[in-house]
Amino acid sequence: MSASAALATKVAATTDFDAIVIGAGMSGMYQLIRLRELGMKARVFEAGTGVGGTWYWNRYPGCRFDSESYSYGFSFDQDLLAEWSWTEHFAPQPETERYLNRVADKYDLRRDIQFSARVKAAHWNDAAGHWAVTLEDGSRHTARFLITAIGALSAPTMPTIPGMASFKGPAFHTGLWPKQPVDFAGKRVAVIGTGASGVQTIQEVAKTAAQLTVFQRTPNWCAPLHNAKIPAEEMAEIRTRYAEIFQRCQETASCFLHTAHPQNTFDVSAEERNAFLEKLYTERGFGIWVGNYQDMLTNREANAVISEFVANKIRSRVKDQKVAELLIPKNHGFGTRRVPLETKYYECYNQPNVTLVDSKATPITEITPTGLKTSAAEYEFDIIVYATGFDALRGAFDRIDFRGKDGVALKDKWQNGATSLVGMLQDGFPNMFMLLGPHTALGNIPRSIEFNVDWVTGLLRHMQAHGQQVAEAKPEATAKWMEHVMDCAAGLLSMEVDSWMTGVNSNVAGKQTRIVARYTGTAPVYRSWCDELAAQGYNDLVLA
Ligand code: NA7
Repeated sequence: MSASAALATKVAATTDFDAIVIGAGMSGMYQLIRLRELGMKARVFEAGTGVGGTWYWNRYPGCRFDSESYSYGFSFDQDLLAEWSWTEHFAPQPETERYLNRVADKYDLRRDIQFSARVKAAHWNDAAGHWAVTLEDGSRHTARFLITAIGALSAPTMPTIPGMASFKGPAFHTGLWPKQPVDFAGKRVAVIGTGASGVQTIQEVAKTAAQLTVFQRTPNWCAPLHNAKIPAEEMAEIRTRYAEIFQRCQETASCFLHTAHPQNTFDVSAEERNAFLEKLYTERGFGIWVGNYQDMLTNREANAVISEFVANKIRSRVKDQKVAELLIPKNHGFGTRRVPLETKYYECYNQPNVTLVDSKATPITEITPTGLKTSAAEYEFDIIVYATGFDALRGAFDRIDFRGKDGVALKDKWQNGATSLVGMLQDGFPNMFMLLGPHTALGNIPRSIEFNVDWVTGLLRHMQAHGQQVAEAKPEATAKWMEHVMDCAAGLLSMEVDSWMTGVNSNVAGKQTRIVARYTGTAPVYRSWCDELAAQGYNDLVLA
C-alpha cells in the first residue's frame, strides 16, 4: 500500500471523509478531481441541484463571459481542450453550464457530490483534529480537511426597500435566476441596478419587453464586448494555440489575454493616444480596461483622458443628450470599478420602449403590489428584476458559521476586514483551505482557480509524504502577507471608489466603509508568493 493510500485509510477510519469541499463550481469540481488523485475520500456539498456554481445560479437573460471563452475553460485536460468547441468568443451561460456538466460527466464527479446540500456550519474540533460540517437539513459530517470552494461573487444581495414582499408579479435576483425561461414579451419590466449583471440583462430584455424601465443609482463605464460566433475552422485554429493562450494568461497581470500597455498616457502625442484608444474601443474584450496605458488606474490626469474618451463615445451613441449625461459616471473614473462589457447597451436607450430613471436623484421609496414608487413618481410593472449584486469576496464566508480553534468565529476574526495567508489559509483555522478566499488573485478566475487548487493539492501531497495531518498558517506569516496586500492597494484610484471591489455593499449592514477587500497585485506576483512558500517547505505554516 502506498504512503498516501495508507494515510487516507487511517484518516477514513476516524472521520467520515478525508476532505469536505463546499461548493461544486469550477473550483470545487477541479479540487475533487485532484483529491481523488491523492487517494482521498472526498465529499462535495453543493447547495444547488447541479454543478457549475456561478454558471449554475446566474442564468439571467444575456448572461455570458467577459473573458474570451478559450482563455476561460479548464486548461488541465488536453483531451477536453481537443474535444470541446466554444461557439462564441464570449460564451453565453447555457453553453458554459453545458461545458461544466460535460466535465462532471467525464470525471464522474457527481458520485462524490451531494446536491441540495447547503452548509450551515463548519467547526474545527482540535482534540479530534477534524472539521465537523453541519448542513441545513441538520446532518453532520466530519473530515480532516475542509476546502471552501464557495466563490467570490456568490452571495446575492437584495435591496432593503419597504414593501418588497408585497409585489404580486414575479420578481427575480439575477444571481438566483429560475431554471425555466422568463418571457418578457409584451411585459412591463423594471430592472434595478446597472452593474455588469444589470447591463447584460437590460440589453437582452430591451429586445422583447413592451416597456423596460431601468433604475440606475450609479452609472458604470461600459465598453463594447465585440462578441462574435466562432466558426468551426476558427475553433480548429484556436485549438492549435491553446498552449500559447494559457501561457499568455500566466504572464499577464490578471490572467486575461490582455495586459497593461507598457507606456504611460502622456508618453505619446494626443494624436497617437487617440488612435490607440480608438483601436482599443473596437477590439474584443477587456483590452480597453486591462490593456490600456499602464498609468491609467493610478494617474488621475491619465484617467481623466480615457474617461473623457469613453464619455464622448457614450454621447455619440445615445441620441438624447440628457440621457447620455445620466449614463456617464461623474463620481468615478473609467476602470476604477468593474467595467461591464456591453453589446448595444447604450443604443437601448434610443428605443421607445426603454426609459432610464435616475434613482440617485429620485430614490426608490417603496415596492408596491403593482410596481414601485420613487420620490417623484409611481410605476406599474409586470416583472421586477433585481440586478443588485453580491455581498462579494467574504460574503459567502459570512453566511456559514465557520469556527476555528477555541470556537473562534471566522466572522469575528474578520470583524475589521478579512485576513489570510495568500488568500488560502487563515491562522486559527487549521486544515481549512480557501480556494477563492479573500486576497487571492482574481481576474480571469479559472486561471486562479487552477493555480490555487494545484497549490492546495501540493500542500496535501507534501503532508501525505511527511505523515503530517494538520496545517495552519503562522500569524506572523499572515501579517507579512497582509502587509503586502495593503502595499499593493496603495495609490490605486479604485481604492477611492465605493464598489464590491472595495468591500462596499449598501444593502449589507456593516459594509459601508471602503477597505482593501481584495488582492490588487498582479497574478504572477501572487503566484510567486505561493510558490516561494511551498519551495521553503511551507515554513510559514505549522505542520503537525
Ligand atoms: P454590482 O456590480 O455590485 O451592481 C449592483 C447594482 O445594483 C449597482 O448598479 C448598484 O448601484 C445597484 N443597487 C444595489 N442596491 C441598490 C438599491 N438598494 N437601490 C438601487 N440600486 C441598487 O453587481 P453585478 O451583479 O452587476 O456584478 C457583480 C460582479 O459579478 C461583476 O462585477 C462581475 O464580475 C460578476 P450602486 O452602484 O451601488 O449605486
